[in-house]
Amino acid sequence: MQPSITDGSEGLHPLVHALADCIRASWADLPDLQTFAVAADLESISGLLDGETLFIRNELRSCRGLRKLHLEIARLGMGLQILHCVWFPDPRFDLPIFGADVVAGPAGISAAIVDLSPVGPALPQRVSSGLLALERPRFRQERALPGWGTIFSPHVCFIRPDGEEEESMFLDLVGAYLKVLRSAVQTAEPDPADGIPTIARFEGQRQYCLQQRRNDKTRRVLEKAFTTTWADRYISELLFDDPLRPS
Ligand code: BLA
Repeated sequence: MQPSITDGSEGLHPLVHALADCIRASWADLPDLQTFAVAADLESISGLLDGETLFIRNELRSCRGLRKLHLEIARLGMGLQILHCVWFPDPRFDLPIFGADVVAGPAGISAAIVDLSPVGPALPQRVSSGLLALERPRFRQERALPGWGTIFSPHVCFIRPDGEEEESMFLDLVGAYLKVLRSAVQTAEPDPADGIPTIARFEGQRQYCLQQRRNDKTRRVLEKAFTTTWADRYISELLFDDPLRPS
């Protein structure tokens, strides 16, 4: 099957579509925004899962303060749709990791998660006060974090949205988290590459990636559609690659 020649947004779940737009608008005015080169064979991918084609589309950027901004939309036939987004900081900057994942099936969204996750014992002060100032909506179906989810902050929101109103509340929450992060990025100044805070944040980011690579649910989808070797490479080189040691 040939990949679609359109922009690929037809038939996307409205929340997936709206979140992708919100994320792209959020990175648009970041300082020194650049396109991040990705191996051509990892940018647009298709595989077969249970007889249906799995399409993956990746968009990558970098900017001053963030080493990699990654938005991925994966679609399996008319069934499963996944929006995956992580903004990884440059360890020289005192910034958290932004992460969001939304999994939509034929019966609706089963998982929606967003967080600004610390790369040390706690979030930077201005980030946690920005998050505390938000009015956090009450969702009817909160989900329990898996065992590897110790990397998330106390502000993590992991839910199964109940209806369109909650989907729209989740979208607004993601927008608000990104606004808190963007204002931190805009004012952050780098520490020396060999400084203790930089090294500690580098180790913290490695720990985050290590834990995320333990998510069997992501791995299973990729292994079934491709191969174990390919899934390993995709997870460790594109989804959750370790940061380069600052120099
Ligand atoms: C869960 N992730 C899932 C699920 C699937 C995927 C199928 C199960 C849905 C459910 O429990 O309702 C699949 N996610 C993918 C795939 C990709 C992906 C294939 O991103 C990429 C190609 N996951 C992340 C990030 C976070 C995250 C950045 O990639 C959080 C910031 C979280 N996904 C996350 C969590 C679960 C999940 C916490 C639930 C895991 C569990 O309950 O065991």
